[in-house]
Order: sequence, then structure tokens, then C-alpha cells
Amino acid sequence: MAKHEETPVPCYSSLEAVYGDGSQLEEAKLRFDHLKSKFLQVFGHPPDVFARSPGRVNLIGEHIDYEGYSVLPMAIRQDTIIAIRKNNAEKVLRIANVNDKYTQCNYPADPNQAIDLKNHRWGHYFICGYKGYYEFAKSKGVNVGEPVGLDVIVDGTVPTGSGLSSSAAFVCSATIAIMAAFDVNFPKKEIAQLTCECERHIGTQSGGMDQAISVMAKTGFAELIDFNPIRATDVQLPAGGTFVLAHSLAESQKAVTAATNYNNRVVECRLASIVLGIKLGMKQQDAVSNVQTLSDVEGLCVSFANSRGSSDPVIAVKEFLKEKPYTAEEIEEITGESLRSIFKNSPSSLDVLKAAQHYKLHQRAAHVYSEAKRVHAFKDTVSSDLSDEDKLKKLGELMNESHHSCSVLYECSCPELEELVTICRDSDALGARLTGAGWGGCAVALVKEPIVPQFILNLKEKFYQSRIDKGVIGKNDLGLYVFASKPSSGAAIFKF
Ligand code: NG1
Ligand code: MG
Repeated sequence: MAKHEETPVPCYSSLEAVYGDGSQLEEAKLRFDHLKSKFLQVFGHPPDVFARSPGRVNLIGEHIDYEGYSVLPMAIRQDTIIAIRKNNAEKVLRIANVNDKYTQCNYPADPNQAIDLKNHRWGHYFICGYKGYYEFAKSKGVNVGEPVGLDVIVDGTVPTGSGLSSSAAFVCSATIAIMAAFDVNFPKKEIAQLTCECERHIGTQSGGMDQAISVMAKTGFAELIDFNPIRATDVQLPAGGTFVLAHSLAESQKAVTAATNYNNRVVECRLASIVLGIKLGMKQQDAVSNVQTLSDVEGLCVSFANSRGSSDPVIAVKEFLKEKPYTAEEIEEITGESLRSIFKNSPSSLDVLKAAQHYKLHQRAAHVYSEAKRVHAFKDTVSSDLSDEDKLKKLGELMNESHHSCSVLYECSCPELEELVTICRDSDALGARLTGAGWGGCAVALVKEPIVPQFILNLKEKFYQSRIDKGVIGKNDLGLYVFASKPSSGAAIFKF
């Protein structure tokens, strides 16, 4: 039997295969019916085909996917569904949304168009998928023909800016909808790779976690995702524990703040790896040309650690990267090349250099190497012969350590997330951490199943009530911001 990731995105003629037969199915039926009638109303004809792709919660392994390290997310039930139809009459991509907050975006049907990053629009994410499809199809020798118009309506339930990957749910669903409209399909792992690459058209130098889990998830399992090449291994979580997601109500606008947040960290990691490479014996020029990520120099770091009787790459970080932030001049002194020249081919990195005061190489590298280890400790704990109770306790501890590292070393938390994580722990979570890119968005807490209702009540009382009173969120909307989540299924196509 072909491996799950080698098979194409499944195509169904009914919703049950994805949404089960419970209350989720009823909700899905309403959404798909609404999407269909809205499509007819906006475009004057029904859609041809639908695609869906879910958001995700990352359980552990934060800000390490782009450094080449494995991560451990699970898909959530919230997703993006898209209705699509080719429109041969006009060479226009008309992208509408069921939510009036997002006004219709029109783009030319031109796969080579540049995305206007200075004017961020929600429809840009669709164009990422559009460009990605053409780039990939051409590389596969598919005869793509002349571009045609596309009519599209989007319905997303993944809260935006919440670290639950609404962006990847949108990009993956868009790419798969476009493929379905053109009647082509590819193995899931290839779609995971192509969507990872094409989401970078939005200007963030993201890793591939979100797209990989959105495309390849399976009901009932979290997945250990490896990169280069992308691979997913099922992880069956121990019985008796539930992951609860809670929104800090601080929105993280990653596409807009990339130069000081997300891309800044990618640049710092690259500089940390080049400096480590040089300190560990590489020629300056070799390091600058060949070292991209901390995983590229891990071998050197481990060899050094071995000489000190350890196998922990953090030993090399402690030895060779000073804790005090580096100035650009200090790094240039070590590399023998200007930072502008090192990043000359990456406009978004040049934006980082313009905005940066200094570079915290020690802290970022220490986070990445230690977080990469925690992911494997998490996976090993799950498959160990400990009792479920002991497993859950250990997983909670690893989540707490991960949060500490994100907060102190990677500095991707924020006051609201700190408050929320503390409240989760005070409310008897086994562990709690920020999830996703951070700087706002959600926390994920591991909670013993029987206390979940009480846990949610505590969060309501200690975190949300004052915000409800101030009108930050509506009193009936709490369920949108705090909910228990089970591992849900990955991308799918629907033809009815
Ligand atoms: P979110 O939380 O969806 O913005 C981002 C990246 C991931 C990963 C995490 C941090 C994108 C599309 N995704 O996720 O690749 O690096 O941050 O672990 O930018
Ligand atoms: Mg995102």
C-alpha cells in the first residue's frame, strides 16, 4: 500500500468522510450550502468543485521548522473551505469571501504577477497558491495552457493572527482548489512542499510545518513532521489528556511585522550558524556561502561537545557565541563580509537588517537546539512504556520548558500570552505554552480530561471576564476563543 503522504489529496462526494456524522457535520452542511448559494449570487453560476484544508496547533517544536528541525503539530477542526470555477470569459481572478469584512479582490489571471507586499490584502494568500500551482505544474511538465479566469469564494473558520495557521489553511486550500479546477492532483508530500514554498511569496521566510500538517493530517493523530524531505509519522497521544486552546486576544500580524519579528529571527539564526561554523573551523567564505541553518552546523557543534564529554550542541553555543547581543560590525568582523552582501539576494532579509539594532545569536541558537531536542523527547515519551498518567505529566513538563525557551531565549511571547499561560498552569494544566509564531495568538494547554470543563471556567473567570466586561469580546463568543481540540483530518476535495 502506498504511504499516506505519497497518495494524492482525497476527493469525496459527501462531507461525512471529513466531518464525521455528529454536530460538526451539521455545521459543515450549512457552510457548504451557504457557500454554494453565495457563489450563485455573486457569480451567477454554481461552483465546479470545493477544497478544504485545516488550521493546526503546534504541540511542540516552535520556530525550528525553518532551521530544518522536526516539529509536532496536529490539525484542528477549524478550516478554510473554497468554492471555485473556471471562467473562460474573462482573464480575471475574482476572489470573494462569505465574510463581508473581506471585500472582493480581483487580480489578473497571470501566474507571473508580483504580489504587492507594501499593500497587504487578504486575497494575496490566494495568489500565493495560484503562483505556486503554476510554478510546480510547469516543473512537473504539466501542460498548463493559457491562463483562464477563476471565480472563487472563501470561507475560513480558523481565527486569524492566532498562531493556528489560518494563512496556511487558506494557501493550501487555495492551491488544492486551483488544482481541482484544472483537474490535476499530486502526492500530498509534494503539495506540502509546494505550498510551503509558495506561501513565502507573502514575504515571511516561513518553514514548512503548517502546510505539511494541513495537507497530511489524519484524524486521531498528531504528526511528527520531518523536513528535507518532508515526512509525517503518526503520533498517538496518550489517553486521558486533552489539548485546550486559548486565545490571548492579542492579534499577531505576522505578514506586517515580519521585519522585526519572524524574519528577524530567521536572519539571526542564519548569522548564528555562520558564526558557529567559522568558530568551529570553517573558512569564512565557505561558511557564508554554504551555511543556511543551525542544522547545517549541528554536526560541528556536536563534535565539539563530544570533546567535552557531551553530545549537546548547546555546549558549543555557550562556548562560541557571547550572550551580549552582537552589533552588525562585530559579526562582519567575524565573517569578513558585510551583512548586506550576505543577504543581498533576499529583499525581506535586507528589510530585517534595516530595522535591527543588534543580533542575539547566543539566545536564538540555544533555543533552536534545545527545542529540537524537546520535540524528540516528546515523541519518545509518547512511545515509551510509561503509564499514560506519567506520560502526560512528562509531556506537560516539556511544554512548559518549551514555553520558557520561547519566552526568554527567543522572545516571541507577549504580556497577554504570559498572563494566559500562568493562569493555565494555576488552573492545573499539566503544561502550557504559546503555540505558533507567537507575539500574540493562542496558548495550548495539556489538561486532564475530567477537569476540562472546570479548567475552561477558570480561564473564563480569570482571563476573559474582564475582557468581556471591557467589550473586547462578546459574552457569547467565548467558545471561539477557548476550546478543547482533537486531532482532525487533513486537506480534501469535494465534488458533489
Ligand atoms: P504561524 O503561527 O501560523 O504564523 C509560523 C510559521 C511556521 C513556524 C511557526 C513557528 C508560517 C506560514 N508559518 O506559524 O512555519 O515557523 O510560525 O514555529 O509563517
Ligand atoms: Mg501563518
